[in-house]
Amino acid sequence: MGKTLAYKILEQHLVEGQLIPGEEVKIKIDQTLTQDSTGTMVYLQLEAMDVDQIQTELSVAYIDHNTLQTGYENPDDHEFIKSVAKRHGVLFSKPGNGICHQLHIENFGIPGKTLLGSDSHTPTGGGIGMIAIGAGGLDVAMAMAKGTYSLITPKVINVKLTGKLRPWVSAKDIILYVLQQLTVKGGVGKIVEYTGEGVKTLSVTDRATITNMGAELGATTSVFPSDENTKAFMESQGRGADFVALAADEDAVYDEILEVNLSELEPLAAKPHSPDNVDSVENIGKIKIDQVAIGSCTNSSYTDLMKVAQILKGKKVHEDVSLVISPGSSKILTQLAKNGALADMISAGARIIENACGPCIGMGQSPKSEGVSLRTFNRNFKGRSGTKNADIYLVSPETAAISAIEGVLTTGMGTDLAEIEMVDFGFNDNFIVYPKDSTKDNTPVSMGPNIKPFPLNVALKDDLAAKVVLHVGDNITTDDIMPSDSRILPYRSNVPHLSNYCFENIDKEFPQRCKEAGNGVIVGGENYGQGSSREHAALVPLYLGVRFVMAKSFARIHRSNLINSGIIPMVFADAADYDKISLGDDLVIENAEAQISGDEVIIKNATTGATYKMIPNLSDLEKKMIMAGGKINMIKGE
Ligand code: MIC
Ligand code: SF4
Repeated sequence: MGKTLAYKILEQHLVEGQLIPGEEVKIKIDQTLTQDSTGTMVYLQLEAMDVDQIQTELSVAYIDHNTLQTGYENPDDHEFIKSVAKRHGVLFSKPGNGICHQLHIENFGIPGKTLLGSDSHTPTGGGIGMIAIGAGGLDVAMAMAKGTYSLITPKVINVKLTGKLRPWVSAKDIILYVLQQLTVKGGVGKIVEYTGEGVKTLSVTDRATITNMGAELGATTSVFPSDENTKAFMESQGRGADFVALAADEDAVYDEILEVNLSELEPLAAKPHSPDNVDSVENIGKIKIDQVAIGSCTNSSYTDLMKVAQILKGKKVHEDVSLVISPGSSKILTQLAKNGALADMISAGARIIENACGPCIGMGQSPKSEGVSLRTFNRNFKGRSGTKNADIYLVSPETAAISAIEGVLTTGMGTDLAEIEMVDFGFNDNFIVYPKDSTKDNTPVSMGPNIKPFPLNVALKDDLAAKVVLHVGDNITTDDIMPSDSRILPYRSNVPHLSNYCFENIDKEFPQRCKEAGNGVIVGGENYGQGSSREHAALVPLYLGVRFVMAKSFARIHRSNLINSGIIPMVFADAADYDKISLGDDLVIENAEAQISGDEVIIKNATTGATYKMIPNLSDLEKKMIMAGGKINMIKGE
């Protein structure tokens, strides 16, 4: 029986277990990446583990999220990360170099290698043929310390591409179409593998746009084969020697198949407030827009921005529109500056902003009140832009650029658009700070006053009593749990301060209610914790006393982050019980330790007298972590 590319790579990295969907396996991790908004926790944890030598082939610490320096907090965090990186043999990418995922495929990604990153869009590396997985910070710190990562073996979905995209339809429209078909829960427990004749028509950066937004499907990762286009891309980056050709077997067997004929796709947009709320630009109609933002790890490549420059050349951005453009990397910006494209953008009326995440994570450029913003990004969750009542639409760079000129959502279908030629970027590491080697040295750790210790849970004891402090619906995001914008992001290394904002956009009373309750329980619907990998969405509830979460289902990374923090995630055996629990109810897990070692947990509602059967679905390792009160306590006790 032929093998999928995903399983071929996983097999080569298998350390423990069997590649059977649903079974836990341990794999070797070749590379790790961190970014600054999750990175401070990663490196605090790495320091706490007292590691002598990191075990990966390559680890890189990028600074791209918290680049706005409105006070000492962010620069202090940068300095902290830089010092720990140097101490532990990790490469440090200075702010201004660009966005971690774009930089990683340009400079370090290698087909067939595994990459674990403390950011949910790490699967961008699948565009270059890697198995690249997003994880919580502690898992990434562990991968550096031990060189391995444990995960539940995913199924593999095959997305088979045929045909060729028409001009004005791009890679973004492919992934928006896949999201429309599969939804934000469709990829949970799965790897999405792309094959078919259509693959050849897509460049590495097109592929990376698609694997990047596989995160929005909830997928473990997404992967493309490594072929002639991969070789050309790597050569253009001065890294041809790292190229390896890789593909699935001809007769590979997949768990599911989705066929997509590229020739039939049209320009699409994800409407507010979810990436799977997709419709065609034509159906949505010519809605008036206030802002257009082009960039992010999804759509800030050289090809994307050259298309934008081509559309803007000689035109004028509409008087009611603010167009902001953030290139993905310093190498891309250099090329745009050299070939005149940057001048075309600026003279059309575009605002060029730093090579960083920027508006994608609410770091500036919030839309006006009730504004409509078209963005080439990957998430349009309510409030993420920094303006709660703004409407965000996710679109391709082509749609964004033409709409910026017209002042309404539109496409240029039918008019000419030239293909973009690949250029020679070469290798440039002027923004990289190299460590001496991978052994720990005595570089002192630089700790600013904003860096506070992370909270630790306590071991599970006999009866666990807790009060329901929140009852929420389906698809709660980690942005809902721990919002992020320019006000709050500088406190990613200060959990006590962050706790004042927990669930801020859903229920302002949440932090206070938790403090009064002592021990808390959150009740959630389907796909609880989708979106960002931020472990703050577990660490902050832990700090506020949340001990377990009862939901209809969980998103993968958040579930792991809860377990790493010793918070028990449990799924309702009977989903109807979800409606039978109210805010303020007192719940108790009797003999918690004994119950958690089994396969089901009975929770008593001391307020109503009802009982609920819950399924924790924990692996043996996860049970150990829960018993110990989290991963760090477990390791300390070993
Ligand atoms: C995001 O896009 O939500 C982020 C910011 O990159 C996060 C990480 C974070 O919350 O710091 C992610 O995707 O993991
Ligand atoms: Fe940065 Fe946005 Fe990409 Fe997250 S999704 S890594 S915030 S650009």
